[in-house]
Amino acid sequence: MSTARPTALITGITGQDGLYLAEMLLAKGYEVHGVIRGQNNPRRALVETLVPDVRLHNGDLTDLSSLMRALRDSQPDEVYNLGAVSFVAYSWENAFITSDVTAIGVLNMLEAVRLQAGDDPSAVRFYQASSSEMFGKAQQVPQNEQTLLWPRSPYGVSKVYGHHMTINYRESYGMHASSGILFNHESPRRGEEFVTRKVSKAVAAIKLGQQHELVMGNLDARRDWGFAGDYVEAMWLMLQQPEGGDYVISTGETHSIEELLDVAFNHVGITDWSRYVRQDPSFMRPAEVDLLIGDSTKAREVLGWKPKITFEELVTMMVDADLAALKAGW
Ligand code: NDP
Ligand code: GDR
Repeated sequence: MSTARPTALITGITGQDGLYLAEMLLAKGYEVHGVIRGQNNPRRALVETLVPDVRLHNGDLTDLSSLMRALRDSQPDEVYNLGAVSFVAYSWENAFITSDVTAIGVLNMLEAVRLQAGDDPSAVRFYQASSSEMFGKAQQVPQNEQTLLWPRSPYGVSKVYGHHMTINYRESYGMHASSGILFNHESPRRGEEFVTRKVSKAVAAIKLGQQHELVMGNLDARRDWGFAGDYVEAMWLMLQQPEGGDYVISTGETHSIEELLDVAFNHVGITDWSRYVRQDPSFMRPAEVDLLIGDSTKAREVLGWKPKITFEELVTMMVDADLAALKAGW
């Protein structure tokens, strides 16, 4: 039996999930490589600080040859394709770029992995970061692996393409390719454009007297929110199975944006948040995803996975992290 360390290559290494996944894989003894784009990526320093043992390769999901070089130079056993234009609201304004990166980028990765794997198509295991946004105008409650996909944004449509292409490469070439249909997952590392972090940061700033108003979009939408640190474990578990597959990863609880505001403001002792929050049409989306709630029975039974952090723990963790950061002047 080989005693070599397992090796993983991650696209989207500078993102929320890329950082948690890299930390987890390093702790498991992996050699970890990451693809980073741009000639002077502003998030490179963050990666080098948080996960200094990760080896970085220049590459872009829209540039097939750069991905092939990253695979050749890293020789991975496992590839996690987390890179994407991931902000749903932005995807209407930049539908072409979103499609190029979030849809065709998956095809580029699959093709690069297939070529790298050579005669044994399952030699390099592949994870695709699919999304509950694929359910969009949800046709079933809760949503599982069999639920009809009805995406509501250019982002959602792109993720559906990546999901089906992953299945197609598994079925056509016998690749060990898995699609993780992950519901919203958050953390103190979440980008500030997403609603949980926007709220946690604003609530912390309001508490400290540094901000006086929070301008929001649709407060009625409901999401199934989990903790990113729990969700990267599910990604890894998928690639440890004998065969690739599709798995919904979710908590099975849904909460509205109003409930998010309740928990966050309550945590800092503000019970009536209505005097701080204003709605503005500019934050409304051309088509909304009203209700997401996942049924992750398959992941719980096959992978033995379940989330550890509750919604309340997640929101208070994020508010506390933002309070600490603002107090420290970050
Ligand atoms: P982030 O937005 O935090 O990270 C996105 C990553 O993609 C960044 O590292 C970014 O790099 C990279 N990227 C963007 N464009 C390109 C490109 N052209 N080539 C290579 N890399 C690129 O997302 P998350 O970490 O939250 O999510 C990870 C993945 O999981 C994404 O695919 C997302 O769509 C998907 N997903 C996320 C969920 C969530 O709730 N977080 C739920 C379901 C799916 P750069 O620094 O260069 O911009
Ligand atoms: P989402 O996350 O679109 O679900 O995609 P986001 O946090 O952006 O929005 C969640 C819900 O909150 C409503 N909302 C607002 N959203 C933002 N960003 N800003 C606001 O001011 C605001 N007010 C209300 C939105 O309308 C929406 O209903 C995330 C991303 O990480 C995707 O990449 C991922 O695939 C999915 O989660 C699962």
